[in-house]
Amino acid sequence: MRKKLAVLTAMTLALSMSCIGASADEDLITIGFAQVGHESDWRTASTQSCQDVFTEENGYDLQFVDCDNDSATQLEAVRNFIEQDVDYIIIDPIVSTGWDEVLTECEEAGIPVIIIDRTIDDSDKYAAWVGSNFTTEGLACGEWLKVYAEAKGIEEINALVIEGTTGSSAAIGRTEGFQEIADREGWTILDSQDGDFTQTGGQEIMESYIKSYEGQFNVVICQNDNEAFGAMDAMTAAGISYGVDGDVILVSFDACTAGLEYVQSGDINADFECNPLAAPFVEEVIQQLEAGETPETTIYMEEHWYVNEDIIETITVDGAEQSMTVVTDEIVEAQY
Ligand code: GZL
Repeated sequence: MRKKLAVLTAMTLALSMSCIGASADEDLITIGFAQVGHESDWRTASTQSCQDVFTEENGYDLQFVDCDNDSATQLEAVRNFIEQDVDYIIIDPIVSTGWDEVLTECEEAGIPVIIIDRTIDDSDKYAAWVGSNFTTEGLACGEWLKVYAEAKGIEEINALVIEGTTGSSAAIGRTEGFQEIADREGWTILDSQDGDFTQTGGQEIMESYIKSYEGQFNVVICQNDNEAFGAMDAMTAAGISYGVDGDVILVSFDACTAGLEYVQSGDINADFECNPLAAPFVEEVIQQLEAGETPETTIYMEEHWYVNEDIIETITVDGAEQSMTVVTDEIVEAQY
């Protein structure tokens, strides 16, 4: 091949190179990835995980679309992937409904779909789902708070919840899990509103809560770290203390690096991890499909429950004993 190229004219060489390029491209597995958006540190890590794994060097051509938290944009992105006749489609569904029609179109086009992170409730037309159990995360939060309040001699829980994006399975699961424990323990949830998983959303909701409930609440549950950062700003501005040495217990989800730094400093009492690094598990599914094998349809990722103080070593969630992990420098260093 190299000898043949030496005698070609520049134009023919250019044409040949483009053909070689095309044939090399044809060897790549093309993947269309319709990502929720760019709303949080967690989302950034999730996107990076896919971009790190599905590289040309690894044999992939990743077509990435940031759907900016807009469901219509996400459905359009998936339909465009069908038009492009990609080999696989990865979707992190912004909301859990409205999917069966487009997933039927993917099935009819013979394009396997892999769902990551959030779940889809109205269709099972996909090869596999890789993610977390959000209800378990909410239950763990409630079970930890029960034991923590007892250890601190706190008899009454009056909580405010800053939820994630309405309709997302992450918000639905975390809300349901925590609510189950709150109902069992007779806690009061003063309010529960959508902060859209953003720092701005967390701050705005917390500012509104302070106007309505100042002096009435002793727990704030934020359904992701970026909301917690916003809530911290709002409480600090209002002179409300929070965290291990504060008047308000502050709890978060995701456990991104910045979230764990605030746990380590005592600003956040506990942070319930949601693992964003799904891409290696997705690649395994794709390789199995390439080999004609049938992958597991449900793949849960490992997660940890992080705290500042070592007063509670384990909690029982759904009958299973689970460890609480005190945040150390090494843990922060290694986090996503
Ligand atoms: C949860 C994920 C959520 C994170 C947020 O798996 O979908 O969306 O908790 C992110 O940080 O915005």
